[in-house]
Amino acid sequence: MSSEKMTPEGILEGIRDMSIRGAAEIGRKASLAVRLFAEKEIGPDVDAYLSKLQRFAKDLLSTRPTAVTLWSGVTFTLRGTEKAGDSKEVLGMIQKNSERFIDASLRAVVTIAEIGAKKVPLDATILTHCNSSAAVATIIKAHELGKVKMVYATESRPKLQGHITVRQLAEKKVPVTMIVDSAVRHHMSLVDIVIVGADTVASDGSVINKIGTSQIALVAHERGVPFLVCAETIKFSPQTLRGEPVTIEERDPAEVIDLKKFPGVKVSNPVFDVTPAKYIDAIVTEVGVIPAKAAYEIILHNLGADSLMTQNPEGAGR
Ligand code: RUB
Repeated sequence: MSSEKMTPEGILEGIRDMSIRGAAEIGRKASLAVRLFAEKEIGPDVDAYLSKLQRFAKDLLSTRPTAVTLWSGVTFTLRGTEKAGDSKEVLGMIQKNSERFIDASLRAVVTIAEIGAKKVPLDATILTHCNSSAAVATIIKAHELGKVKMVYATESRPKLQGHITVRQLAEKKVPVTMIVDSAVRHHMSLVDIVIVGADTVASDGSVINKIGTSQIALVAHERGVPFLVCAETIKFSPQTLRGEPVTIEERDPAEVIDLKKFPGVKVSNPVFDVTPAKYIDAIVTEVGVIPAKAAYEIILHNLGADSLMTQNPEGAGR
């Protein structure tokens, strides 16, 4: 990240304009942004300080609505601050929380890769979509174990995150072939396993990930190809347990076409979709491989009933 982005406002803008992207990275950087903001804005009046923090948290949460990691990062970082006696204590808590959150998130990806690689068969042809750090780490680990014959990576229109994936894999000498999104079904007969990431996992086990993921899952299902999701437990959404739907982010039409060149044309640009649990063979988390339907238990275990009731970062106030 460039140094001008290493300000709270720079990180916020980076998440909004997608120069910071991918659910895990969004969560980690949101946590860092809260910490940097807290360090910059500390003042003697603890109530005023907490109000400022809440406003910044709200602004951060408005940048990208789908990935629950954004909420997880912000909420975890502010956890407990409402009970602090003074501003210095608030700041100390935020610094400690942020360090713990970022460290746990990075360690989770390493563990997922170790576990996920075991699910990859020998001499495997893998298909992946978009750019997921957890999926890419798993594929690289499987490659290190000598298991990977070829990876098909989708281009991932309109933002072309597939370019990042193919570069990351090629750098590690993983054999990789880029395909356009619409070529997935054509290639599925060659594929042994699909490995993708997640932005959010709902309490019913459905997975919200880059637009097109659900089509890939359907095609994999049609061909009997296992469909594996790599997702840290911070991506499991407590809000869905309370019945709240996951907002699917709709982005600027200009990402798809130059509207000036297409007068009278409307563009729909949803950037995530929902893959139902029945099309998912397993979710690899840092606490193990689970059936998608076990999402409910993960959420309960992570949060406990009490935290479910106080999940709003605005609860950081007094
Ligand atoms: C990225 C995307 C990724 C998930 C998981 O979408 O859909 O598959 O975020 O990534 P965008 P990770 O580019 O719109 O953020 O495993 O790195 O958390």
